[in-house]
Amino acid sequence: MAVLDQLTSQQAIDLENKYGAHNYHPLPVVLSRGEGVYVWDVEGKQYYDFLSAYSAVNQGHCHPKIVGAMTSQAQNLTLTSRAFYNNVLGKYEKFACEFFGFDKLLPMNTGAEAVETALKLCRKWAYEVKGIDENEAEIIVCENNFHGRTTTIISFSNDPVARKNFGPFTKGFIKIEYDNLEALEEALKNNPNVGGFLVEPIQGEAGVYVPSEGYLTKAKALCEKYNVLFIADEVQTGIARTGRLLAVNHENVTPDILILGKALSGGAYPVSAVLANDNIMNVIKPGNHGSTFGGNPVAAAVAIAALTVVKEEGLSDNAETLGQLFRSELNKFIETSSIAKLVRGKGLLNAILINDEEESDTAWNICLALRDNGLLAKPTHGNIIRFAPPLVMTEEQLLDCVDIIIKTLKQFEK
Ligand code: IF1
Repeated sequence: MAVLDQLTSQQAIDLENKYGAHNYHPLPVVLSRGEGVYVWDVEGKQYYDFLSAYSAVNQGHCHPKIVGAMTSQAQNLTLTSRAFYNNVLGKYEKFACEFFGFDKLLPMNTGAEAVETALKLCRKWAYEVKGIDENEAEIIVCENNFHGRTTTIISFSNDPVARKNFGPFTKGFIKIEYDNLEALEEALKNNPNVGGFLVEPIQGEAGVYVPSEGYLTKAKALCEKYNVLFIADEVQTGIARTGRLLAVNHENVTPDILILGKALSGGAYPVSAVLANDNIMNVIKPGNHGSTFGGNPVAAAVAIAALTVVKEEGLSDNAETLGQLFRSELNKFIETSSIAKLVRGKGLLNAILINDEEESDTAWNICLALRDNGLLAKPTHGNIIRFAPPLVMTEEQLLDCVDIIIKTLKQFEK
């Protein structure tokens, strides 16, 4: 078989099973093309994409403006490393700082790299500005968090599958219950060496847990009271996904450190970033941190285009409107359903709780049936299915998807 021969789905799956590490268990569908809200498998079957590559493809698959920016830049200059300047990075940094309202941006590539960067920035600020004794800084995180897969990040995860046999782990993290302000205040009061509080404004992988109204505002106020940095991981919830540019905008909270990734590039290229004001970001000096690809010209050009699309196409408002319609339609069904217990989320980041045990394979089987009915989604747990389509979806397409979802769920009514 020549490398570029057209494969059948089964051939593609067999190749991955034989030659690829088994670090994922994908839904058995082999995609070969994407455009807007649609993807096609190698046999030509069309699907609605209701995962959006975990909220990286908010602007829709292969958005012409983003792909155009990528191909145009790629024909001029792809990578210089930061040993030299390039003519795109500064424009992107200015554009993004003004877009999100911060003084400075540190460019990285993946979400986990940006989270690691934020942790290092917070620690350095804790020692050099707050005055905590070196190597004593603590960062508060939440139970059931998901911030990536590096050894330090899984050090503060409580997911046994993500942690087992990857120790020893990094010290300096205090875990508290999510959406619990008393727990946060206790941790802040009893630990003078806390430098930061790292939080997802909505816990995505945990099952799209939306915190109580006012949680983010009060958490930020507690951080200010104890001179601790509020670090928002908006890798999944950012870039218009929840019906605002950032999920923290639902409460008018400005984080001290903002972490972005995924849809910062519209899914076209790995682009992530950490934003902060000068009083924090200026602790970073030459040689403290970096990455070969961080801030490369293609990433910079792609991110400018991806953010421009968000604004020009009104994706936040569309996500807000269609999200309300999605939850309203599903709630009507849930009233009389024996298989769906609830729907929750903000904007177009939603999840349905299935009436079965977390360890069951019901959600998986429902996703297989959704696939057969032309819609792709994936469970976050045995009984929770996340629904996150591209934000460019129309009302007509959304209602078509609601019909598919309800028709499929009815197949599993008890
Ligand atoms: C996988 C889901 C998981 C993230 C938040 C940082 C990162 C992520 C809030 C790291 C990444 C991805 C990773 C991917 C599946 C997906 C995911 F929540 F989005 F569904 F795993 F929990 N902060 N989330 O959600 O960004 O390094 O991946 O660019 O690892 O299986 P990354």
